[in-house]
Amino acid sequence: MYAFGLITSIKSTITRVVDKCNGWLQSSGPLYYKGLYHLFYQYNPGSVVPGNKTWAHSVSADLVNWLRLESALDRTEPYDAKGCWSGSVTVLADGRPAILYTGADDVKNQAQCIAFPSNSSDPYLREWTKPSSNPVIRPDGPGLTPNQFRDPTTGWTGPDGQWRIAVGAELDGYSAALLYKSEDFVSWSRVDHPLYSSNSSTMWECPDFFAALPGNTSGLDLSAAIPNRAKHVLKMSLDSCDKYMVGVYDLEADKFVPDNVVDDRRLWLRIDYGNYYASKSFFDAKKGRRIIWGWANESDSSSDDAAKGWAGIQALPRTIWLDSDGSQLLQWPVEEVESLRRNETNHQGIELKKGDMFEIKGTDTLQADVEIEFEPGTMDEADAFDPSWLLNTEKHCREADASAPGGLGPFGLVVLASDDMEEHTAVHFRVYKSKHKHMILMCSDLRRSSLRSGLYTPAYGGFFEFDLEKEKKISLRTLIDRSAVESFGGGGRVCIMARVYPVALVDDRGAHMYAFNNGTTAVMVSQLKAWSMKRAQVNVKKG
Ligand code: DQQ
Repeated sequence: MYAFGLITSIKSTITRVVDKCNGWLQSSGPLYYKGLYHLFYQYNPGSVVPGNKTWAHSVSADLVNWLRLESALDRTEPYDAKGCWSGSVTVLADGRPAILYTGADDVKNQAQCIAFPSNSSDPYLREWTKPSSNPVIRPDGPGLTPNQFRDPTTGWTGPDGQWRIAVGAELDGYSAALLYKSEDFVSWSRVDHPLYSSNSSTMWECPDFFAALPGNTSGLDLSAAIPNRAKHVLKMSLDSCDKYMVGVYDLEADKFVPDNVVDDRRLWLRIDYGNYYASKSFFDAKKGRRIIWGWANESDSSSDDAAKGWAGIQALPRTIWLDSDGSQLLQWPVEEVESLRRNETNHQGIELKKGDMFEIKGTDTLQADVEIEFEPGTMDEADAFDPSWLLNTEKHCREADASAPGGLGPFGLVVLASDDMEEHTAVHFRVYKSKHKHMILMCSDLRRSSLRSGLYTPAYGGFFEFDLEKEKKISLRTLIDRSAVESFGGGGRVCIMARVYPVALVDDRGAHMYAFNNGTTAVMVSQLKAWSMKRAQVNVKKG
């Protein structure tokens, strides 16, 4: 029964950092340094469940193949006795990287701590030293709660040349990204106002703050000169998901000002609508892009995790940028992932009438990359959009099921399907007419993903606004990596990471994959490409 976990750990993965023996792979400090990508991540060496966290460390030259190094930070001091929690890495003006992380003491009170590489000319950054000045920021000052004060962002410099960071916190009972300033990155003082705060929740974890130019896929380094047209993005982790706001950074007031203040946090924009949390982004100086990395936990039981001996994976690293009107982020798997593609299958002009299923053959269905474009014949039959659905998209995906015909949709992909369809995961769209454009619902429905019991199998969903009259086509890219099904809809407007455990993974017998339409209106698959994906080298240990 548990064999699939072991198989997953041995045979997965496209390009994920997983560890066969332990768990909890929340990304902490991603970084590009001296020709190598570094991923530091929350890691419990003794158990598959969250516990005594350390900073594990893997490096890669290409974001695909990974070498595991010795841990970067262990629990060695009273201030991190209960764990070296999340944080980030900043490259200082002299070129030296510095880690800022949250130390949790024996009663889990939190403080921000610093570490430097023992030898910063080593591109592997193998050894880190914690100076005696630690902790460098304590939860002092009005309004703070000592056990709700964590996850410092990457630093940036302001017009006065001083360093700034934001720290996730509860401030006077509400959530905040606190702002701290420093001349030297070691002595910090709290600015008398937060970078941003909101009374619609009580605590933000893992804040992330960056600049982006609308419509430009290149990334920006927050410490460099930021062009006038740039917008800023504040991401925060709460309610088991990663949400964000787009706005401007008012340099004079030293504050983030969102373009729209939305009181109801159910309506905040989301990085991903599935199993994706505590993401961190970084500026990749090698390719001039911004990359975001999130953590996908298991959705089987903790006893399953104990039996398989590991838990938690990284989602694929994604390039992230702002759409041209600056209203939302777009994401796409980093181009390096495509180096694993082989055996391309290519189809054009497949008409899918109501009830049609087109089987995609010739691809390793357990480890695949599929890109597909759907072109509706007409948009006349699209049903009307009801804005109240935005409050609970999972509920709407349960009701607007893949088997429930609508005017335009559901159409999409069925993956990891057994011969008799008793097990399958459906990733699909439904098109609604709204006031100006169309509202597109994308669902990743796990409810029939496995015959096993005890799994968390929701129907994830998110909406995006789309000018279908102009664009004509809706695209879907889904990467299947055994227990991971990661989907990008509308060119990366809605992303859904999902974890599934079909029985097919246990005996490795393969599964079926189909394009389908179950809506009244016929849709044309104008383009369908599928590839089997090679295994990347992961967790190779460097001696
Ligand atoms: N988990 C970390 C914290 C972070 C939370 C500890 C997010 O630093 O706030 O591993 O999952």
